[in-house]
Amino acid sequence: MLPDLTAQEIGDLKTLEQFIIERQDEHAHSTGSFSRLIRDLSVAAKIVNWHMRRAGISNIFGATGEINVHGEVQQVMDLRAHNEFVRALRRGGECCLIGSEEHSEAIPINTNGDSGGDYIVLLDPLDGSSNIEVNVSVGTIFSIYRLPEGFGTPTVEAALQPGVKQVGAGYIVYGSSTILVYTTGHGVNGFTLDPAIGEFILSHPDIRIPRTGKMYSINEGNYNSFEPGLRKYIKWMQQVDAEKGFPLSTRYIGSFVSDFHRNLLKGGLYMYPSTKDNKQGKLRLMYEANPLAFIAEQAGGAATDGKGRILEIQPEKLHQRTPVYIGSKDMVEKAHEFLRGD
Ligand code: P6P
Repeated sequence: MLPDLTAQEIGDLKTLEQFIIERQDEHAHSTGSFSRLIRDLSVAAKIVNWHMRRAGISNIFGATGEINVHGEVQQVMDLRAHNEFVRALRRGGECCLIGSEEHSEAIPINTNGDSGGDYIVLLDPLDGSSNIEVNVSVGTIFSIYRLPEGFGTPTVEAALQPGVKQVGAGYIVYGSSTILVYTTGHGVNGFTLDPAIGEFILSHPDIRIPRTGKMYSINEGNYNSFEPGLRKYIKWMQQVDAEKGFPLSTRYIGSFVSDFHRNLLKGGLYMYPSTKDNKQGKLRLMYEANPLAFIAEQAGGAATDGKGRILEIQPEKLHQRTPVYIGSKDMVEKAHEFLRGD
């Protein structure tokens, strides 16, 4: 049994709020509004976590019977998570526009003529939600932009900025513990929710992703529809050569956030490539690929669409998709070699 923390050690713990205030000075002209936005997101995360931990009891498993904008079955928890984040952002007053996987159109906030907040938030409220009823980890992903100067009443066009313009990005993994990881462009830090005190506690300071790893994540069921270079890369990772550390291991959870989080900490590569049915892959640029690409690059990793940086893609639609190769830099670069046919 590990000894519990002493009162002194508990007293030395740093909460997310303390961390945010300490780091506020990293942003020129910081007024505190961005800090309050991160706090608002963390409040919603705590509430969604509460729902998640009792999903089986409060009968919120399963589908709503609706189909979302992507033609996918919407889970009860998808909608509940969406509503909690919209409620927290609306109440917080720092956000002027929300784009969500669960809503076909962008959602203006403070529509009563107020100037509204300065920030745009793009959300995947609950990624991998079909895993919920089998008790496999899922997550929330968020991306933050500033409303462009002089834009006027926020519309979806204000959100269609390339990933390099993000001022913040993060995710919450509802797993064996609930962890919030985010970046504002000054490194990546992770916070574990302590349910006893209801606070996110700094548990993973200054996360750096290993240059390479022993694991790769891809749905190999689609193997026959992958392009030839990718099929060769997968066979290369499966070669038997113990001295060189092969074969690598496949880990595919069915929840992008969870696979990404493991690869971020241990090293590894997640791929959702184009396939015969989905030429642009399955993952959405604005609220899945871009935020995790920002985090990957801030942690020393890489994120591409198989050719160029995800963060440099100029978006055209709120829900557009992109192929994704994300994780340890050397593994992304090796994938590119095979895709180019080097
Ligand atoms: P497939 C969940 O629906 C998701 O968007 C990612 O979280 C996950 O990695 C992927 O799709 C799973 O998709 O086609 O392999 O079942």
